[in-house]
Amino acid sequence: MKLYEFGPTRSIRARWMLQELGVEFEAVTVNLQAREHRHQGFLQLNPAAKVPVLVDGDLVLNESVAIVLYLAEKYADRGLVPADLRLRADFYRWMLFAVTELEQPLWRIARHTALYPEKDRIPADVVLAGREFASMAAVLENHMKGRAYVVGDRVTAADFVVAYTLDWADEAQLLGEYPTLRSYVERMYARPRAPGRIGDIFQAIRSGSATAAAGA
Ligand SMILES: N[C@@H](CCC(=O)N[C@@H](CS)C(=O)NCC(=O)O)C(=O)O
Repeated sequence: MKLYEFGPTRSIRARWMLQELGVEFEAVTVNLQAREHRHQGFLQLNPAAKVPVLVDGDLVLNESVAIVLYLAEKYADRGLVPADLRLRADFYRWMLFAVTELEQPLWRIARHTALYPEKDRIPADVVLAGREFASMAAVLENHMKGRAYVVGDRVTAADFVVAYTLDWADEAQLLGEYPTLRSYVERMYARPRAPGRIGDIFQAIRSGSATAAAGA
């Protein structure tokens, strides 16, 4: 299997899943800063020009959560996708909550503070997105009180998606009011096979450490 990735990005979700499964994979760095995602070879894998992409035999799959779900089901015997239908419903619910309710405002904030050219940034949307994130984070904070994991009483792939998304929020300094979520993120990233945290990977890129920059 090959994972096309770039350290401090949603690639972390796919890498986290592969590492927890203990599956051998070849990591291929697509340096977004060097615009390698716009190279013809990569566009053939993902015309959307985005990482991550997983190649497994003749399967070429993009979308970080689709990759996580594919791997969870391919290695269902490892128990990272709940076998029980009701727990699995909850598993899908929180994965989708992470990408639609938490990530979506974080993405808007990233675009309007750093990614769009300055002339296109809308500061008012940063304020709105911050508010929307806060109300959804409060829902998850309540859900996580007294729980170790997002679904049921054991770790699932949903935890990797949620914890990565909350680490992104932490980078954006939006987790201050959510002590339960902060300690959950700490616990998840303390797992022996967890990837690096976004802040550490950015730091490694700045200091030129290739392994850490890949999130390994
Ligand atoms: N929904 C996609 C989003 C992928 C995505 O936006 N990846 C970013 C890095 S986090 C990227 O490759 N951006 C390059 C670009 O948009 O030019 C997923 O979850 O995989």
